[in-house]
Amino acid sequence: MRAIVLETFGGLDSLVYRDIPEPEPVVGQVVIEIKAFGLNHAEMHMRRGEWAEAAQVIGIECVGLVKSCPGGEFPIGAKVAAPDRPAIAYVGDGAWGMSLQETLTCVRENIPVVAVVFNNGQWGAEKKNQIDFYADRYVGTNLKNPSFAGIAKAMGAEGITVGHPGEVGDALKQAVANNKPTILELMVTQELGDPFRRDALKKPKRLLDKYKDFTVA
Ligand SMILES: Cc1ncc(C[n+]2csc(CCOP(=O)(O)OP(=O)(O)O)c2C)c(N)n1
Ligand SMILES: [Mg+2]
Repeated sequence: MRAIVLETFGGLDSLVYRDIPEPEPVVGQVVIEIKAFGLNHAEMHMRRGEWAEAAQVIGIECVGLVKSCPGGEFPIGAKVAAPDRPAIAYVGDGAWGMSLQETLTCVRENIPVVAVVFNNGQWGAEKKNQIDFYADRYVGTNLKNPSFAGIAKAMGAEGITVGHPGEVGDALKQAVANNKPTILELMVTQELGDPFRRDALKKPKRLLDKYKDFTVA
């Protein structure tokens, strides 16, 4: 197949066309048939911590169709592909706020996926950065959530709220047995784990001469 490969670190010149064998994904990988792509200049920390002036092309952002996904990480498609097996998505309340409209697809197309939503009333991963780098000043990371089980019902799905660890097992079994799109809302504590990108807001190392006064060694 034809592929565009990001051959080395750098600008547009580092994108090259190549013929490569069709990728064979293992569990944890996905092959996406690309329908459109753009160049991502935004996620500047992602590659080696350099900034845009040194890292002109950081990555390639794509939209396309899932061609193969042996781990079945896309629960809606996985349920269509294997209707006899449970398909369960695990999401934070922040992530759910960005994606809950997918429930409408599941209801409309009658795809009985379960989504387990961890309701801790915060964008925890972002809040951890505000603790570590902004002296506990919070902007936009404390959420005032509605009942996500209630929203699920308003969308025509089932909604279950669980407030105690001892109820999780039965609730999950019930959610799968419903054979309808079901949101299982777990009310959880606010303790925070480690940030997933420890370097996220550290001072950058800048490479161009004109920035030499702003760089860390
Ligand atoms: C579409 C999108 N927007 C923004 C982000 C950046 N982001 C990473 S984690 C996070 C907060 C997630 O909060 P939540 O889902 O509630 O999980 P928690 O950390 O509280 O367990 C955000 C906004 C992202 N990953 N994807
Ligand atoms: Mg959260």
